[in-house]
Amino acid sequence: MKLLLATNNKNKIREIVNVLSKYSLNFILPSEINCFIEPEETGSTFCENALIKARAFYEATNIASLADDSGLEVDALDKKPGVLSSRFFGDVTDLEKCMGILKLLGDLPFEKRTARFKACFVLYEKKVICQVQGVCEGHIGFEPKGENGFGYDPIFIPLGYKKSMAELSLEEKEKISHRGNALRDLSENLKQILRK
Ligand code: ITT
Repeated sequence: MKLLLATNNKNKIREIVNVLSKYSLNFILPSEINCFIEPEETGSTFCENALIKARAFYEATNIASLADDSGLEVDALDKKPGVLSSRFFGDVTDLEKCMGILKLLGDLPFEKRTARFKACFVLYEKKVICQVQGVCEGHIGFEPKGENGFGYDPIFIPLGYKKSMAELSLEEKEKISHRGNALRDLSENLKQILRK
């Protein structure tokens, strides 16, 4: 089955392919077929935005498209940046995004720095084929740590861990992350879809 990874984020692609490579899927990246669309994410939930992206890539290419919309919810910031995670601080580096969150939280004590990553995947071909979600609970640390991962990983400490998400390997992150959890559900759906 041909599957277009409907994202312009290379880090998401690496994490998605790492989990789904065991299935007989022919992954296609938008850049490989000169598809350079950037659908406007006007939804108010991760799933609404994932649907907007999956449908837009499908309509532009006629290839079954898998989109991921994800982000960080910080309780002390009224669940922001949420669906605005990639653009909340404007066009800045990942480190600047992390520093932005740390500044907003100031010296708030650790137990009040609760946060979670969420991800929603939509697989679309003429209609929604499946939609899955994943969550990873944790806290925001006091400084960025680690070189792995991307986005807010250096300041996110998963529940039960002393390390930041960016200090975990790709495989360790996949076992506990919002994306890993959603992709495991997606895999179950894919087994059925590929059997048909
Ligand atoms: P596409 O829309 O092209 O897929 P994007 O990066 O703009 O790429 P989103 O709109 O879903 O994707 O924004 C997700 C942002 O949330 C992402 O840019 C990171 O800042 C953050 N994020 C999502 N998953 C993350 C993860 O696993 N680790 C760290 N930060 C993450």
